[in-house]
This record gives sequence, C-alpha cells and structure tokens, in this order.
Amino acid sequence: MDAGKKDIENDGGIGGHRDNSKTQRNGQHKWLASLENILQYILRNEESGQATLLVEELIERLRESGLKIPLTVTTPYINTIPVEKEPAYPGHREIERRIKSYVRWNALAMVVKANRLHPDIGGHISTYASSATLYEVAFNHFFRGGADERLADMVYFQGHASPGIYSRAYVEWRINAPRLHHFRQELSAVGGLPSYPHPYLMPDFWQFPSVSMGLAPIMSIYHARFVRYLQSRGFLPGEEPRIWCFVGDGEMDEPESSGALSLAGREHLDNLTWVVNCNLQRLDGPVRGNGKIIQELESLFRGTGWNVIKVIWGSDWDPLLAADEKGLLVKRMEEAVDGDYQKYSVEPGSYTRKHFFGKYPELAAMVNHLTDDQIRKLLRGGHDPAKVFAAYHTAVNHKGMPTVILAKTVKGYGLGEAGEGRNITHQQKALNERELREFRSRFDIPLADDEVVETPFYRPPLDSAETRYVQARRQALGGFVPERKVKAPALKVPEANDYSEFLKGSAQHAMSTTGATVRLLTKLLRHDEIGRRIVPIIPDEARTFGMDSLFRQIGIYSPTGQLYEPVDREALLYYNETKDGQIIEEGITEAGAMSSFIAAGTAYANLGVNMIPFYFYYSMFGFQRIGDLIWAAADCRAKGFLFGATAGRTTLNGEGLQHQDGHSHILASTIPTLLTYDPGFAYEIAVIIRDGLRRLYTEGEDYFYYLTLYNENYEMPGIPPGVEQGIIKGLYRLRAAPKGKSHKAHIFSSGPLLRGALKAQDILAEQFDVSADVWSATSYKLLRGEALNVKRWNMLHPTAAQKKSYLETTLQQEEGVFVAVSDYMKMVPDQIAPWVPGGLASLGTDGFGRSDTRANLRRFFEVDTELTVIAALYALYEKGALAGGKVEEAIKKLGVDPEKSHPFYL
Ligand SMILES: Cc1ncc(C[n+]2csc(CCOP(=O)(O)OP(=O)(O)O)c2C)c(N)n1
Ligand SMILES: [Mg+2]
Repeated sequence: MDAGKKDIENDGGIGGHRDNSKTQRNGQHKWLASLENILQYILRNEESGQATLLVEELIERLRESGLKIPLTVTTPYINTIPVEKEPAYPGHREIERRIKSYVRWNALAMVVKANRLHPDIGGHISTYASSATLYEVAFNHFFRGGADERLADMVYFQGHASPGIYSRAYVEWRINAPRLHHFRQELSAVGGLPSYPHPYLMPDFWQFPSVSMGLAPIMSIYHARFVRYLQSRGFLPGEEPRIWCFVGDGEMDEPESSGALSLAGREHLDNLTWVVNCNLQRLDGPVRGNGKIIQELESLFRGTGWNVIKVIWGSDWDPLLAADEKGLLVKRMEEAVDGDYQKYSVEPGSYTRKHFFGKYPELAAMVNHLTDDQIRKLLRGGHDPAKVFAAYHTAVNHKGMPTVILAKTVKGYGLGEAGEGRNITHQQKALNERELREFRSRFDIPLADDEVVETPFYRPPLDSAETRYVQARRQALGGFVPERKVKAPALKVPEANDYSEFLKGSAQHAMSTTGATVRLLTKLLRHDEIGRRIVPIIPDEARTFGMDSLFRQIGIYSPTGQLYEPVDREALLYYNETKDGQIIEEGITEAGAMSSFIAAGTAYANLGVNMIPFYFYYSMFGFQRIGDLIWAAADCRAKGFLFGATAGRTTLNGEGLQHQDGHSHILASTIPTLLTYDPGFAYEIAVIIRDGLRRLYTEGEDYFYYLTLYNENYEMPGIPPGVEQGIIKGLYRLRAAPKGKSHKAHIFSSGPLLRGALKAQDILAEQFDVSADVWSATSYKLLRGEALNVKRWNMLHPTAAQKKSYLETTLQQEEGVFVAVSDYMKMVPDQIAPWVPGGLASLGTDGFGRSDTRANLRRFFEVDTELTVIAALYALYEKGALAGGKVEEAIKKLGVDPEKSHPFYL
C-alpha cells in the first residue's frame, strides 16, 4: 500500500493540470510509468486480498482530486472466474453426467405422464431442464445434510424445478416410483407428490415453500440473518449451515426478491449463497429481450454489497476467448442482447455463425475451424459442471459478503423443438414420440425406442456404480437434502401463577391491551426456560406500542454492536444495540419482519431449537400488506404469535383510511392453521398466550396465533370464575343481565367494544325493559371452525347420534335475540350466524376509515353503545316481541339520526 501511495505522490500530480503540450507528454509518460508500477504492485498483492483495497483507494483519490471517474458496477460479459483460477473438478464427470441425465429424464417423464393421464394437471419441464447442472453439482459436492447432529444446509429450491428434485430423490432411492407416478395427484391412495415445495404437505421432505415468486429470496436472506442472530445469542454452537436460494431470473422482478439485498450485504451474510438461473426467459417471453439480465443483476447485487460470480460461458468458449487478442469476441458478447441469445439457442449453428460471429470478419474467422453443429453446441456456463463447480467453490469460500451466482442457461435445455429456448417452453408438458426419442438419445437414457413411448421412469439398480456413487456422495456430505426433521425438545412453559397479575385486573389503573401484552411479554422474557427463546420482532414501531422499555432490558440485535454513542444514552430506555441483542428491530419492512418470524417460527424444525417469535406490527400492515408471507408461514408450519397492534377501525382513531384495520380478521380467517383472537381484556390475553405456549412448545402442535391488540386505555377487570375454556374456544358469558325484565337479548362483543356492549346492557335494562347478557366473543373463527367440523360429521353420519358443537351447546338454552358488535366488519361475527338460535344481527365497521375521535367514529360506523341498543330493540321487533314504534322512539331518545349516511358507501 505504501509503495503505491509513494508512487502517486512522487508523480506530483495525478489529476493535476498541465498547460503546455510538452509537459503534458512528459506527464503522460510519467503517469504511464507510475501506472505500470501500481499494476505490478497490485498483481503482486493479489493473493493477499490487498489488491481490491488498493484499487478502491486509487479510485477514491482520483475522485477526490476532482477527476470524473465513471461509475462502473458491471464487469465485462464474461465469466468472473478466469480459467486459470478454476479448481480441478473433484467428481467423476462421466458418472455424474449419467446420473444427471436420469434425473432429467424422470423429471420430464413425471410431468408428461401425469398430463397424459390428466390433461389439465399441469407441471413444468423446462425450468429444471435449464437448471439440472446447477442442482446436480450442488447435490454431488456442496449441499450438506443433517446427519450426525449437524445442521443441514437450508435450500430454497426454485418451485417450478420440483420435478427435478423429486426425480433426484427417486434416483437416490428415497422416493418410490408409485409416488412419482402420482405427481400432482396428492389425493391418490398411494399418496402422490405436491406440485411444488410445500412443507405443510410433505413435512419430512420440503423445508420451504418457494413457488410464490419473490418469497423464497426474501425469506432466505432473513433466514441467513437469523442463523447469525442465533449464533450471537449462543444457540447454535456447532458448524454453521449454509443457506442456498435458487431464484429465477424472471422472479428477480418481484420487489420482494431484491427488497432485502442490502441487508444481506450490510450484515456480511457470507453464509448465504444465491444462484440465479438466468435462462433469459420467464413465462411469456424474454426477461430482458432488449438488454442483458445478467449485467443488470450484476450491478444490482454489486451495489448492495454482494459478491457476484457470473457464469456465462462454458468451457468450449475458453479457447475462443483465449484467442480473442483484440477483444472482438468480448465486444460482440456485450453487443448482443438477451433476445439475440435466445434466438441463438433455437436456431442452427449456421445462424449463430452468420449473425453473431459474422458481424466482424475477424471474429467469423475465429470459428472457421468449428462446424455448425459445434457452434450450436457451444455450452452456456450454467450447463457446464466445471464452471458451476468453480463458482460454488468460490462462493462458499468467499468471506465477508453474500455471494450470488448469475448462471446463464437455456430454458428447456435438451427439449429441442419441443421447447428449448422457445417462448412457449415454460408451459410445455407434452412431448410426442419423436421428441421423447430425441431427448432419450441426447441424454443417453438406456431405453429402447418402443419403451420410450410409455415414458417409464429409469433409475440404475441399487448395486450399480451410479447408485453407489450417488449414495457415497450424499453420505460424505452428511445425508440427504432436502429433509425436514423436527429435533427440538419440548419446552417447559410458564405455570398458571406466572400469569396471576394479569388475571386479577388492573385495579383502576387504565391500560390498553397492547400495554398489557407488552407487560406480559416483559414478564415472560424473565422466565428461566422460555425467556431467552422469545424473539421479539418489531418493524420500527416499538415506541408506538410502548415496547421501548425492552430496548434496554434485552437489547436490539446488531451484528456490530453499537459503534456510536446513542443520543439518548443518558435516558433509562436508550436505544441499545448489542451483538447479543434479543429484539429484532427490522426497520420499516413488514415483509422482512415476517421473514424473520418464519425463520424463528420454523427453527424447531430447521435449526433444531425451539424459538418463540412474538411479532408486533401495525395490524393494517399485516395480512393486507404481506398476506402471502403469512400464508407461507402457515405452509412452513411456523409457530409463534402475531400481534396486530393498533387494531380496530374506530379504536385507532386519528389515523384514517390507510391505517384503520377493520378486516384483518376476515383475511386471517382464510388461514387454516392460524388461531385468531380478538381479546378485550388482559386476562383473556394471558389465558390465550398461556394455552398457546403449551400447545405449541410442550405439545408440539404446528399452529400459530394472531391476536389483535388495541391502544384504548381502560381499567382491566379481573377474570370471572370458570371462563378459561370459553376464552380459548372463542365465546363465554362475560356478564349476565339483570333478571326480571320483559324481554331477553344477548350481545356478542370483542376487543374494546366490549365496554360499549356492557353499557348497552345497562341502558337496555334501565330504559327499555330488556335484560341483555353480554358475551365476550374472543374468536369467531374458532367457533365457526368447530361448528363446521361437527356439522360436516353429522352430515356424513346421519344415522349416528348427532353431535353438538361448542357453540350449539353453549347457546341451546338461551332465549331472546342475538346481536354482535365489534371493531371489525360485520362479516366477522356473521361467520357464526347459522348456529345462533334465531339468527344474529351484526354491527361492524364496514367501509373506509376516517380520522376523527373514537366516539365520532363509532357513531359513524354504527358500532357505539346507542346503535347496539337500537340493534337489540330492532331484533326484538323483528321477532314480533316489540312494536316498531318503540324502536323509533328509542332512536330518537338515543339521539341517532336515522337519515345518516351508510358508512360503507359514503
Ligand atoms: C407471485 C407469483 N406471480 C406469478 C407466478 C406465476 N409464474 C410461475 S413461474 C413464472 C415464470 C418464472 O420465470 P423465472 O423466474 O424466470 O423462472 P424460470 O422458470 O425461467 O427458471 C410465473 C410468472 C408465481 N408463481 N408467483
Ligand atoms: Mg427464467
């Protein structure tokens, strides 16, 4: 470094200006000499890793001196790893090629067969056809398995490549032929195979769902980061697993794919390797027909701190590039756009000779010694095991940065006229006899012409050289991949008395359900067994939820600790970043926070350790914003607790249309394994969380929870006797009405609106001669689920003794009318209407939110105390128990304008 600096200084003026031509020439001469010195120095220091630093410093100083240095984030359109740096290939190339060919064949056969039997069943051939080498090199040499207590690598497979992954498992003798025969026929008696990677459907095989484009990329980044978090906190003492993510080049257009790249760069996640399969095509056509996706991605990744390895050209190109003294070949490679390259993959070699090489006579002359067929077969890098191996080898040994491998391939490679490089190839599922034979011959599958028609699966016998090779490689690498194994031992969760302060009420002290939950969390964090395992996750909203007290108590995770003196250092609750911090404070990324939830919530299966995510977020920015990731969490069998805070369309009062959530419970109700609750009191929350911890971490059930939390402060009552089961099941009588009235009604309510319902009870009794019981409906979703379950059983067993659901049993003796009111849309309580005797009249917050006071909003949405009273009276009128005039009188008396606008349409 010093020598380099000295040379620059001796020159006395890089970037300086000379004003006559003689001195200019002298200056140039000196510069060139200095440059040569620098170059020599750089080359001498290349191995020590100093070279990059030196070049960077040089550029920096040139810039400082005022020179306009062009920003270049791309490198030439050639392989990043020069031939002379490629390591020797450690495997048996010929055997590996045969194995790969069989995997290719079965992957194709399973799709063709399934579609022959069931023409609409779908499936994909061309994605795996383009990525077979990318996977096979990894299976034979890189993916580590989880035998011997070691943590297996976590691999996010490209979803549409799943036939290839099943086929690999078949060739490894892990899956049998009947299952391959039933690809996409999961409901068959033998148990088929799901279309795509779904841990929910194959919990001992797949680890991560990846087919909703963009989710796997972002999940993989947060997974790699979560592994570092666990290491920092002392949970993963052994060898670190690697996270691999295989992404489509079209998939890179999803915002989620690129949205978290800078996190991986910033946190130096060198345990993460991405492989972007750049087959230049997506579903409809080229990804960047008029440009070059590899170059575009290179600049994107480089700009966010990734190590980029381009694998563009196969070994056949090496001699051509070596002979390219004038740089014409590289120039032509850079000129051609992806649309051209796609064309070269479908046309004969003569076309490429004329249009690619032929543009410059000297370049054309360079391929005179090649036949058209040889030109056609010039391999792309992603199909060349030597190049792919070199890239993986470099990637896994690269320290301090995540690595992305941009591998150029051909979509539908090997399909020939049936689809290779064609725009239709993504959806190609049927090959005719001739096409099948050609594929068979191209990959030397040992099947006779007449056998090919039936597309039988093929795998070498158990004692064959190929099977032994496959098994030996996997054994050497520590077992099979993918494999999902639950190893985490059950936890001892807190006892009843740990919750007692939340059960006894807040004694005139007003607090919100959010505040109560944060207090409960603070308490649980101190618990011996589970305290350390809780992973609080917050996307920049801790102060809103009153969680800032946790900053100090357990620290915010930062891989670098705190390099600065925080401005609030003097305050008790200062912003405390530490290397072993427990809080994951994501910044403003709900998608990132949810990805952390998934990483933490699946640690019991993927990392052998039970972790308990508590993710607090603005409820409006949950299901609505990142619903697909929540769906993926369910698919992953993630466990943990989601807290939709600042919930309720009227309870979150000042924020208006884009913040006020009155429908997340509807969206949440679509997820089968999600247990949803809308609690109104601290004791309800304590009961739900206590039961949840037991179910998830002691009983080992694969569910997760959603609780809506509010910011309205009020006194928390103590728990009435005997209501725990009701809280958990979704409904219990909170306060019975005064007896001896002429009419009977019931009000179901939840969240903060419970208080309005209790007031309505008083008004109904005092002013309208109605005794109305108030019920807390903690979960309409769970009530409906159980009721449907019972009804279904009864329907299918009509002569057996008919069963009754909890809802039916609970309400069967009740008389009178039923109304429901919550801070959610009417459809939420309507879910249970079929089982409510005499039907249910629901009030709810249908419509766009407004910013105003709670009282005004509750009147506007017609969910306040007065409207609840009116709804009960009207229900009595509908039943014939009360005259219409009485209801009209009540409307007047209660000061409700009957001509007010309907909030849903306003
Ligand atoms: C979020 C989402 N949108 C759309 C799709 C439908 N889809 C499936 S594959 C595909 C094209 C994928 O192209 P690419 O990522 O380049 O993968 P390739 O098959 O070329 O490797 C599309 C649009 C999807 N699966 N997920
Ligand atoms: Mg593609």
